[in-house]
Amino acid sequence: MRFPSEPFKIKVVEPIKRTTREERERLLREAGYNLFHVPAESCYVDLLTDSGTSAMSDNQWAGMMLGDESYAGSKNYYHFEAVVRSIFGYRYVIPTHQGRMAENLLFSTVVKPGMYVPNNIHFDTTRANVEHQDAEALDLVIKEAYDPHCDLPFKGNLDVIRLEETINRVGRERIPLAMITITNNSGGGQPVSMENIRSTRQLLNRYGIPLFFDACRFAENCFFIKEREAGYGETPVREIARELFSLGDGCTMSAKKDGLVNIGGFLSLNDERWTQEITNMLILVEGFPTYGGLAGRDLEAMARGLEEVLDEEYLRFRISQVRYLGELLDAAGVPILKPIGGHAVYLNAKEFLPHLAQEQFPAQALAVALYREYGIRGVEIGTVMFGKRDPATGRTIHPELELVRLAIPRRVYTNMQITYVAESIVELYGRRDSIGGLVMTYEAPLLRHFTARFEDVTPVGVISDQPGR
Ligand code: P71
Repeated sequence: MRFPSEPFKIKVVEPIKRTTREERERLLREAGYNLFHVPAESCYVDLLTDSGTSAMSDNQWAGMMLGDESYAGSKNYYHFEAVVRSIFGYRYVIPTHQGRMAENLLFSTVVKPGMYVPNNIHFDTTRANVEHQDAEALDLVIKEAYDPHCDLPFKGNLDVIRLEETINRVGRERIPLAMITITNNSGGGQPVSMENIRSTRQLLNRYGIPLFFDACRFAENCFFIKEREAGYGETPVREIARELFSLGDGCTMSAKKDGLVNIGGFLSLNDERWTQEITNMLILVEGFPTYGGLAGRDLEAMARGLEEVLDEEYLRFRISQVRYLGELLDAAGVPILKPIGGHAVYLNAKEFLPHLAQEQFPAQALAVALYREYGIRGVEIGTVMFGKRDPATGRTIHPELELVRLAIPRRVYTNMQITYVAESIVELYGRRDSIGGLVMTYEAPLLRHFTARFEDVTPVGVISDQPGR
């Protein structure tokens, strides 16, 4: 079957409040047209992020009741440690409350001022944690990753030639480690091939540079390898994961994605000296090494989630559900980023709203319209998030792409709700001319997307008669 139906049934339900267009209009005004300030309970389908928004299984909830809340040596830690070792294969397992703390602990230990960390594309928190050490975060993804129309099976691949040039340019001693983000979130949730990881490893071996993975969406990446890479069609995803991680020296992980939990993360690695230093810092800022800022029950849920995420029936459904949304949109001519990623579909706002200039925040305007008309919340990835001020002129330097990311939480929405999202967007596309731009009225000096405020200049009279309002 091209689009498999849900491999689970629903045991607990959370009612969704319906809002009217008038209510949403008011909420938007109060939120300054910033969707981060719209209450979640006023969203019909919330696609802001796939992070920490998964539905846990009955097995995970049962594990929560078996939480051993001892300060030291909780049995849930030993279970968690055994599961992480069996999947990732690294010697030391350090729990953290979420991904960015794993990044912070790693980089604050091994990255020194003036150093460089290459990656395919750093996620925002990863980049921020590298820069916090007065080091430089280098994005070395293949150039095709920046072309929204280029349909490649492994568009998250690292450009190995540029990596070698970089090593030769800055010097091996200024690169404490290289990273690869699987899947490449900031490049559209695109996978990285085993072959690319192997070539990267071989290159790094010649210079003695360790390789770490940002493993947030590792199971989705491994499923793509099974689907797309020659020689892996019959290999269990779990074995693909073992092979992939064996090519690295460690990983950081936000278990809020492929750990199928609402909170949790970890750092896992082989180096004993780094582990010692990291553990000392962990105790200072996060907690004792057998709980790392989490409760025993959280560790149990994470251990079970990491096993469940490798269930191939689950993964087939997961990847297909995202693809289902993308293909419905694509078939109706809605401009989306290609190919469809593992955790999200990205609307190409420049092409959706060609009548708006980048100064009018087309991606933000599209995200706002989607919420106003249908109660669907996505997130802007464009000028609001990545636009920079030229320090000399004060003028905005716009990013290349204006996207609205529709991230699909794991096991949360049914295919009928996904159909609703697709039909709504197709309808909105049919009357895209009626969507006007926005004017920014407040911006913070850093990470402005979280707190920016706007005024709307959309003409009135764009009325929806869709269900689910
Ligand atoms: C996403 C997030 C969550 C997020 C974080 C910050 C601002 C907005 C949304 C988090 C990631 C990620 C990758 C590849 C590390 C983290 C941090 N993604 N690496 O996509 O995607 O993990 O949130 O657990 O600290 O919405 P953390």
